[in-house]
Amino acid sequence: MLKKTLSCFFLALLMASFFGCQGGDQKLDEAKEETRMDWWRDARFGMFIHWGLYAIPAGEWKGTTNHAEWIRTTAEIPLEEYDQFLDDFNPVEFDAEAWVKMAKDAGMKYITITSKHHDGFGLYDSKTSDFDVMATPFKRDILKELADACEKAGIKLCFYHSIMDWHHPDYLPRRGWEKNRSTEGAEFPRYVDYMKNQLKELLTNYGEIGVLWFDGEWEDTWTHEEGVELYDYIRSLQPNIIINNRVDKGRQGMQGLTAEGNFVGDFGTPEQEIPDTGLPGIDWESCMTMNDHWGYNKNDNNWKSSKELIQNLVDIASKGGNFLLNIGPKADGTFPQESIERLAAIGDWMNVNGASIYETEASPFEHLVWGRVTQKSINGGTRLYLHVFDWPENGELRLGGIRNEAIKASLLSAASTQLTVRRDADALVIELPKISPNSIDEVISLDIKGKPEVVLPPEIMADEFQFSDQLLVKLKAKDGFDVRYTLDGSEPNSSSTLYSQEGINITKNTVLKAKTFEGSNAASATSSAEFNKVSSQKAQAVSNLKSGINYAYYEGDWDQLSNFNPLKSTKKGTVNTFDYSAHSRDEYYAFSFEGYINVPENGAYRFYISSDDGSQLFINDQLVVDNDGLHGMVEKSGLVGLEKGNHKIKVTYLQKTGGSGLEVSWKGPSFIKTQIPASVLYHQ
Ligand code: FHN
Repeated sequence: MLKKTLSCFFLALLMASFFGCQGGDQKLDEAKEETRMDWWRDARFGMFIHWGLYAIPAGEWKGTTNHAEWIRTTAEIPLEEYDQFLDDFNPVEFDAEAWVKMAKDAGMKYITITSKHHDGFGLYDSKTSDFDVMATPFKRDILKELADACEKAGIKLCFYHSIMDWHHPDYLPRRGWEKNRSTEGAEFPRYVDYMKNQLKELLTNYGEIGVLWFDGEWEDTWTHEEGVELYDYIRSLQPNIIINNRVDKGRQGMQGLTAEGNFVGDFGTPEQEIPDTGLPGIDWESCMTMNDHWGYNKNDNNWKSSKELIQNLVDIASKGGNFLLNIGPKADGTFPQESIERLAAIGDWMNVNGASIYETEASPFEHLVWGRVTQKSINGGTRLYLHVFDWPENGELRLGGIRNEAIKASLLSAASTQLTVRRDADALVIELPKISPNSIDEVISLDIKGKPEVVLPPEIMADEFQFSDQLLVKLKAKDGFDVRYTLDGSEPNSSSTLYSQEGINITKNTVLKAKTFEGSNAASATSSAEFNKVSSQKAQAVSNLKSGINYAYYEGDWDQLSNFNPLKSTKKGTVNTFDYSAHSRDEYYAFSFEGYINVPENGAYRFYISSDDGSQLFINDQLVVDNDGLHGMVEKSGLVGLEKGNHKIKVTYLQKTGGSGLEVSWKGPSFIKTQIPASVLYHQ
């Protein structure tokens, strides 16, 4: 990768001198862009570290235990009380070289640590703030020690820096519950200058920084214009630095990719999730916790297994992304033992299989039932790394839809163990040992001639995979190829039904399998989908219905919806649709909407709720959509079969702190997804 890029770079330089600066600059920038991102794309795997004063309470506050790095806000700790943690921050066990060694031994190529999280506390010696590590008994520049250790170990150091700052007097807005913390004299532009001065310290005094990982960009005081200006400012300090998309306003919620438009940021930032498919031409990095918290929470024992973490790494690499795996160190400066054990297990796997992750590119295949694929160009051909999660019982690994000739295959863990590869119709079939040497992921190295030539299996297109009466399914194949299919779950062959463009009408539970053919020869792997018929719930026998739905409004502090139902409502009324504007305050409230919805025809209906914070939707007292909990605007949906007529509908909604929002939509047999209109909502 690097060789290719450097030749582009010199070509661009030549062009720049020939065409003059405008075209040349543009070309030069593109070449620079390739070179700048190369190390990061090749690295694939990094360590995230969330560490600060919040490690001291370790998630616990006055009897509640579900806090972490947000504790100042989620536990509503007044500033003066939170600042007292300064006196207790003394991580005497902190050993930068030990941290870096654990990251390196785990196969991580970079470390991204919180220089400042939302609480405003700096983990370094800042000359522009007295709310930093030098104001604690520890009085050591943690980031400087980490920078030296990273430099020594050849690990890239990166900084996470929060735009949102709950400590600085000029940052706005204040937290909703901070009623007594005046905003008088606060000037947000002065806060931006302060933040830029801190960033200048971080990008001047700690050597070459690999990535600036911004966060906390979502509040209205931070604008796109400021994001663009900050991006340019950071690049002016370190031209080769990489900056994530949360510097600007284009990041789309937790799925983290950048919206269409002129937003800046070098890579997308999915959080606690992995995109469903690869994203050609898009750089992205999924960040995830090992348990359920970023900052240390001593009561959180919901640790992901090493198997899940390794398979997440492989899944992400197979889609062309990077994996940023989080550690929340304890107040004494050590990693939790559970984190140490998982890092070691990942390192054991990476020691053997790292070549199948580093410098690889996304899989040329779509969904594989047995695992994932990554790939790397080798002299004159391609090395495919077949990551086998589920070892085939018959000892044959089938790689369907590939037209290339195989050169050789072996276990990556035992390169001398040549494996037999044969052609079987559209597939290359590799003979495997009876037992997998590694039940988490055993990697097969398969060399093929040339670049991969893959015929993808037919796409199965259906509006839903559940229906109440009938369903039209369409199939789509690579141009010029036939598609043959079966409806009984058997493998399609050259005599199976030829697909025609009218589609396939499904009227009962069905397992559909489809394959692409070139004449009588199978050309692709098989795609498969299951369709289930759902019974339709009977309409309610109700009369004297009036337009609108009833609502009940509650005030209180809940983390989940189930806690407020038995309470006495603060007020009640009737609204036309799921309108929560009757709330008397911006935070700490909930609603319950109840009434009837008129369903126009028999069929399967999908209901959607998008909400910040939690929400649930019930039809005829049955939970259809569960979107509960504390979160940003997240959409969930559920499907139910309904007969024509009136059905009970209930929506509950919870707003704790920060942003709020509630949108309730539906989709039916004869209409596309749309917000539920007032015209179909009634109450008795
Ligand atoms: O609010 C932060 C949170 O504390 C954590 O830092 C994550 C990690 O990316 N980012 C924000 C939540 O989206």
